[in-house]
Amino acid sequence: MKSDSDINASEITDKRDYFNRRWFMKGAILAGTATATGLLYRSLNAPPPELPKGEKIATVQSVTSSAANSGFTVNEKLTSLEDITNYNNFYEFSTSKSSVATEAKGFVTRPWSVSVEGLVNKPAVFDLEELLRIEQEERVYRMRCVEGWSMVIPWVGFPLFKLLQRVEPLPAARYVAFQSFYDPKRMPNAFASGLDLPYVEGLRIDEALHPLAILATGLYGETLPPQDGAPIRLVVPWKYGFKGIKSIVKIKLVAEQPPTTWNIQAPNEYGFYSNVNPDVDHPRWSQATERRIGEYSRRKTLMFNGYAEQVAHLYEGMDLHRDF
Ligand SMILES: Nc1nc2c(c(=O)[nH]1)N[C@H]1C(S)=C(S)[C@@H](COP(=O)(O)O)O[C@H]1N2
Ligand SMILES: [Mo]
Repeated sequence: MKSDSDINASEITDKRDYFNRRWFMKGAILAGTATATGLLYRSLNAPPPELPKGEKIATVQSVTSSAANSGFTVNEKLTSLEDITNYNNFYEFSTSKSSVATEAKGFVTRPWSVSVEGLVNKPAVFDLEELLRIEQEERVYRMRCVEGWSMVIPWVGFPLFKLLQRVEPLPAARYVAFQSFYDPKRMPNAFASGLDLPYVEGLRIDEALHPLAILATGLYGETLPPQDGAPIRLVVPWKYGFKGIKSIVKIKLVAEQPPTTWNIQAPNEYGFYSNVNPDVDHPRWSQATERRIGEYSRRKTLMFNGYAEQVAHLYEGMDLHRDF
């Protein structure tokens, strides 16, 4: 594990600089791009309109091309909605990927709120309506899961930093800890999950501020289905799937590296960073190739899931075999 004293000075010297200039500017430019497409359809109370059948891909690709210059989107064939919503990991509901959809079907996600707290000037509880109001962007990201498969998912969401900005993190905040909703009465597999629940995850502050990291509230232009983490979940496109904590209720800015569920579960198999890295094998399998859901032959796995240009600088000077 990387100790605090190992953190590169440039990563921590002036947190306000990150917030006020670099990341926010970049985010603002991206926000402008997405807004210009005129595809902002989410209004406060209404669910997003049903897209005409057969036009979904085109709509998503117009988002892709409009933001093409940003390099933050992928122009690859999308995984089908059917696969995205029927091949899931959400242990609170089921440990069988094909059963999560059925088990999570009646999961009620309104009312809902997310508390953003810890080392911040302005802790706040955001209700779902307010979070949807903050959601100003739509983007295509792909996500890869550690078990050796990947999907290209047209997420709808907003950059995490836009939420963090509102609570004004203090310079002492160096990590962000996330916690999922947990209620055994409403989650049928809670006691049989084999996990120490509630599910928790974490990011280093500079990772959390990267505009690629989003809070997703929908996919394929539709409200997020329960099995995919309704009503709001994390998507970190350059990391393995398990980083994408679902049904978030708490986000806490902290000074020390927070615990993460899969690292607690199997520390030799799952590290804190969980970056997609074809050069570092999982102890029980190679991570050099992956199966893209819907394809027959395996593909070569790309470093940082193909986002090396955008995120490699975050890990400069780190030994990614040690900090896996
Ligand atoms: N709360 C919660 N979040 C979770 C999980 C979980 O079991 N519980 N599983 C993780 C794992 S292991 C993966 S691979 C992804 C799967 O996301 P998907 O079903 O949307 O593809 O969710 C992650 N988020
Ligand atoms: Mo996973």
